[in-house]
Formats: sequence, C-alpha cells, structure tokens
Amino acid sequence: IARRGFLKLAAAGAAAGAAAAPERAEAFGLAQAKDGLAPDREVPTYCELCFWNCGVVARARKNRVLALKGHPAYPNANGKLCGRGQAGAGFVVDEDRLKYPMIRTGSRGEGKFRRAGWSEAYGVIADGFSRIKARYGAEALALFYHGSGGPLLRQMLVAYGSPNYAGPSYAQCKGARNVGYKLTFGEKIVSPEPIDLERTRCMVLFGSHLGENAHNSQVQEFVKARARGASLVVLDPRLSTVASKADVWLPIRPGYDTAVILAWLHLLVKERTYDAAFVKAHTVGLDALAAHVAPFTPEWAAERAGVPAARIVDAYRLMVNAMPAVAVHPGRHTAWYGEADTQRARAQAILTALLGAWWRPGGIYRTEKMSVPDYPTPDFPDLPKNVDEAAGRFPFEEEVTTNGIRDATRTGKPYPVKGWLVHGTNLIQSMPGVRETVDAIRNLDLLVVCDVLPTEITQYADVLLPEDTYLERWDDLSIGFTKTPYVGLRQPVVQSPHDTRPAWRIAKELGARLGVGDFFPWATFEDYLSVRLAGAGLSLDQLRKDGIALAPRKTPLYLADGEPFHFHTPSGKIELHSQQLADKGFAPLPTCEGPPLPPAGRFRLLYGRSPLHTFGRTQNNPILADLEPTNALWMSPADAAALGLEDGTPVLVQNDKGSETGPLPLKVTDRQADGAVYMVHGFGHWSRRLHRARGQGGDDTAVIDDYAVDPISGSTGMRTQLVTVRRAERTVA
Ligand code: MGD
Ligand code: SF4
Repeated sequence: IARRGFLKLAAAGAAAGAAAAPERAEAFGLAQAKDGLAPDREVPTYCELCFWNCGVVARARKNRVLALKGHPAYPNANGKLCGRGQAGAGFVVDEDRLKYPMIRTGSRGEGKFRRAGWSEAYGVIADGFSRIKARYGAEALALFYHGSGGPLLRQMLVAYGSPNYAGPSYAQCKGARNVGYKLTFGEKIVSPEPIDLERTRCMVLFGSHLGENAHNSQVQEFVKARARGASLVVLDPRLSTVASKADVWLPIRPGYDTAVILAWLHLLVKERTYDAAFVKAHTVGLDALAAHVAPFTPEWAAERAGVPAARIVDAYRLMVNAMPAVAVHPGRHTAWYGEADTQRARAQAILTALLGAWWRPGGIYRTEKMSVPDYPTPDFPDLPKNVDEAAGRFPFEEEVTTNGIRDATRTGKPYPVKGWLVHGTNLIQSMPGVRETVDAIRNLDLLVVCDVLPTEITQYADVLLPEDTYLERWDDLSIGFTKTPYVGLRQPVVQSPHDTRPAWRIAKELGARLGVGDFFPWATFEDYLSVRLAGAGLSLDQLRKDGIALAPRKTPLYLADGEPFHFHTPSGKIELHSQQLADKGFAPLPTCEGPPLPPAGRFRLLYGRSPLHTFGRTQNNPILADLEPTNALWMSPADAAALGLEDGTPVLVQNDKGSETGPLPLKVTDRQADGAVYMVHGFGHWSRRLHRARGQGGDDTAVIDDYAVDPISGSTGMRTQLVTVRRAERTVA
C-alpha cells in the first residue's frame, strides 16, 4: 500500500516542480541548478506533523521531497521519525490543499469562495479589523492558533492591542495538568514531558497510551526502559497497547484514577514508605495530607474504581521498590472531567513528591532551555483584561481559554468579540460544543482562517489565507526542553508550487496594513533568524547546515540530596496542601469525584490517538489515508450482544441533543470495558473539499455537547458525554 502511495506522490511532486518559480528559490538560498533548485540535497528541518517537533533530514531532488529521515542529533528524534513524520511529504502534494487566497461568496459554512490576490485579501482583513477596533476596541479581536507559525501572528495581535489569543493545546489539552503541577511544584510541565525514562525503574501511566500516542523519543525510551527491566503500571479502562505490556494493568472505571492515587498516598503515609528526607526538606502540608488520606484504603478505592484492592497494592509495591526512580507520567491530553482534572493532576504531583521522584534520577528531571533572545521590538501596548479575567473566572488559568473567547463571542459578555483570526487549528473538531462554535461564528463581523487544507473551519471563513506547508517555509526557532538544551531550525526543503505564503510573512505584511509594521522591522526571515541566533552566539549559516545547535546545561539535571531549593510556590516548598486553592474556595487536597455510571444502553464516549494520525490534520494525507483511512468504534462483546451488533457492523453514534456522527465500523473487542465506547479522535471530516478524508469514520467532537468546564484551570472536560449507538443504514466505505 505504501509503495502505491509513494508512486502517486512522486508523480504529483514532479508536476509541482514544473510550476515552481525560480526567483523564489533564490530567496530561499537553494538556487544552484537551472530550475532554481539544487539537484540533490539533504536539508535539515523539523517536523510539524505533531508538536513533538522532531528533527528531520529531508532528501530532495529538484522540487520533490524524496524521503524524510530522523535527524541523528535531535534528542527528540535520535535519528528516527514516526510513521506520520515520514509521511510529511503527503502534505506538499495533496491536491486538495489551499492554493491561493479566497474570499467567501456563499453563506458561512457553505464553502463557496472566489479566488483573490494577497493584496485584496489583506485589504479586506485590515478594513474589517480596523472597523472592529474602532467600534469595540482592539480586545474584540481574537487569535486562535496552534503550531509553529502562531507566535508571530500573536505578536501582531498583541501589538494591535488585544490580549485574546488562545490555543486548544491549553483548554482542550494540557491546561488542567499544567495548573495542577504548577500549584504543587511552582512550575508547569513542559513538552516533551521531562520523565526520566532513561533511568527509571518504574513507569506509571494514567491513560497515557504510549505507542498509540506516538511521541517519538518517549516511545523509544519507553521501549528501552522496559527492555532494561523497568516495571510498568497502567491505569486505563481499555486494554491499550501499552496496558498490554504492563506488570499491573488496572482497568479502572473511567474517571476514577484519583481514587487509586489516594489509596497509594494512604499506603505511603500509613506504612511510612514515603521518602521522608525529601518530604521533610522540600514539602509543606504532610500532616494535612496524612489526615486527608487516612480513610482512603485500597478497599475503598477498589470499590469506586472497580479494580481489585490486591492489584492496587501490587502496583504500590512496584513503586516503593523503585523509589525514587519512579516516572509518574503527568499525562498530556488531560481535559477529561472538568474540576476533577486539576485535582487528579494535583494527586499525581503529590504522589511524585512522596516518592521523592521530583527532579531525581529516574523520576522527573529538571528542564532547561537554551537562552535565545527575542528579536527587539518596540514596547507593546498595555493590554486590557482578557475575556476570562474580565469575567472573573478561572483564577489559576495559565492562558486565555478558547472556550472563554467563544462564550464572549456568543454572548457579548464580559465584552463583545467580533473578529477571529484562526491559524492552524480546526475549531470545529478541536472544541467540544460544535453548535456553540457555529453560533459564535454567526456573531462575528469577520472570520479569517489561515490553513494548509480546506478543513471544516475554513468553510466558514470570510477570508481564507493559504499557508506554505512546513516543508516549504521558514518558521521560528524550535527551542527544546530536552535534557540537552537545543535550538532547531525550520527551513524550506522545496518551494510551494501554489500562491501560498508562510505565517511570518502574513504577520509582517498584515501587520504593516494594521499599522504595527514596526514590530516586524526585518526585511527577510533570514534577517530575523540571524539576529536572534547571533544573540545566542550562533550563526544561521551553520544552523542551515546542521539543523540544530546543542548547548551544555547550566543547571544540574537533578536536585542533589540535601540541596536546599526555593520552589516558585507561595511557601517556596512543594505544596502537598494547597493554600492557594483553599483561598479561592477549592479543595486544597485532592478528592475523587468520579462520574456516575451510565444507565443501560448508554455509553461513556472515550477517545484517543492513533500512531498514524495526529488529531484531525492527517486524515487527508495521501500516504496516511492509504494506511489508515478510517477509525472504528470499540465496544465490549457484552454491550455489542445487548444491542445485537456484530464486529464490523457500520454504526452511528448519537447524543441526547440529537448530534450524530458516523457511520464507522464497530470493533467488538474484550479490550474495551463494558459501559464505555472508544474511538480515535480526528476522523469524520465533512468538508467536501477534503476528498480523501470526507465521510471516513466518526468525529468524537461532533457528539460532545455535554462537556464540563474546570473552574480552576478553565479547561473543558470532554469525557462527560454519554452516547447511544445504533446500526447505520448505509454501509461504511
Ligand atoms: P489539528 O486537528 O491537528 O489540531 O486540535 P487542532 O488544533 O484543531 O488541526 C490543525 C489544523 O491546522 C487543521 O485544519 C490543519 O489542516 C491545519 N494545519 C496543519 N498544518 C498546518 C500548517 O502548517 N499551517 C497552518 N496554517 N495550518 C496547518 C488539536 C486539539 O484538539 C488538541 S491539541 C487536543 S489535545 C485536543 N484533542 C481532542 C480529542 O482528543 N478529542 C476531542 N473530542 N477534542 C479534542 N480537542 C483538542
Ligand atoms: Fe513528527 Fe512523529 Fe516526531 Fe510528531 S513524533 S514530530 S509526527 S516524527
């Protein structure tokens, strides 16, 4: 199959080469041959198929990407790429991609556009944004962004005077985790998560389905750790791939992880197995914690979580035997159940502290990033309160929430939001409550979308801006948080054959139209990068050849035994009991408020990742669509029998508000617990311009209307939705 895909790509790539403009090649510094491109070359860059941002070495001939390999010097790649990363060239040759700017001619959502030039498109946007600013203030403009091009667009928006910029990577992903860890340790968890798998002796995963969720170096390190004999504890209601490798798999009731953690804390305190020296030196609140967890026995947790108490104790023993080299994975997509998510993250963080595993070998290591100064800009204007601050909600939020901006757009409260710029995020699939998103869009004076593909959100745009794919453009530096600090370069491998532009250029050119051009004073992006790199003692020429510069660490990887340390919490210590939460009226010690069990015939909708797809961005990629064209709905044999459904039956998934998705094939498997169903997120596209992805599989977001907003972090828990499942009349393609 892959061979067939690559042959198609090769043909399409050759056609793309024929259309290339030689003068652009010179601008990229790649000009050597008659057609404007070096005949055979290897170009280092970094991947954008997910946000692990692995280093890539691209092999190209003329205007064709021949192969993408892992960059040997990148710590997050180690010379390897995952399946998606290797398929990146599929983006370049996707015949459905956006090819030129467009202006809407039909109604919003209808997907009818006419071709426009860049100048006309910029003119419409600048007029629209200026009118909105004049009437409602600059804060009535919002940016939704996700990906490498976003930060310079954010700079443009902030220079223009708005504080409302948000990514789904906070409120629909890592928000609760980051807030829970920050409340405890004084700092959030960064990406890649700093779990010390190279030295760990025990790994503990809460729904983190490593392998299915294919984060390159983390999976490589996991495999080595397991081969070295590190033990593995997995909590997951589904027998995920990684759960199938575990020493102890706890198939818990969805949403009851915290009950199990509380039982482990109970045992650590009761049996005095916690790291007493570490806890004494670095934490506050042990007495309060001890009193709090006294009733939470393994038997108590077993009853709630639906797993045997003996297995909870087995897992505890594995951790205690490995202390302090226990890597408790903080998780990544943790927007599950609302307030319970921040409390679960707190419980995980407290467990890490009691095991003495924070900044200790084999636990969590200290992160350090390379210091690369920003390009100097004029002073930014004082910003008004963002929508969440003005509404007085989410007191611990780290970033403005996408949902907060959407609410303000729908209701006009705390103030109106009238213009959206959406870059690199398909809000129709990334935010729960699609009706609310569409409702908000109705209230907009102007919706501008910048994407590479005609995904669902683009179909609502007033102005549509096509971006170069990541293999065709410069982007800002990737400044990594791995054990070794590094800076990586994104540079063009081939030229876009279409009338597309990179985000940096859009920010600069649109910024000039909006009167904030002095925030983008550089002539070319190479100038911008050269100045930033020079500030770190690096040269762009060298980085273009190497792709990456590594720097020696300035801080030790671990906290030394007995070393005093001031944590960035109010007490200067790790806060087992959180006075900050208490002061705002929240539980200062984690409790377990698990969701109720679904009534018969209804199922909790769970979702996750596939190693061959990232969210909703890869389903139209010709190579990946060939390899995995659809998702399936996992259901237990007992539940399937009760509904009279067999394996492979095409089914529809529906919620009680009448939202529906599918058809998608049913996968009847005893790897799935009763009472819940599971699908890989990102399928079920409906945009008629995505000819490969359209109508393939189901979209979990389409049926998540019942979501729970966490009043602490602002994130949206999405596993609160119950659904029904029925046989589809039409067959699955
Ligand atoms: P993607 O689905 O990857 O991520 O949600 P999104 O941010 O929407 O879509 C990204 C969009 O960017 C697509 O339209 C794609 O075509 C476009 N794109 C790809 N590359 C480029 C580029 O180089 N430039 C531009 N301009 N556009 C590009 C992810 C979000 O979704 C996250 S981070 C998580 S963790 C959540 N996951 C999740 C879930 O698992 N289930 C449900 N129901 N909702 C979820 N929402 C969240
Ligand atoms: Fe690309 Fe895979 Fe690395 Fe993600 S994990 S950046 S998709 S190679």
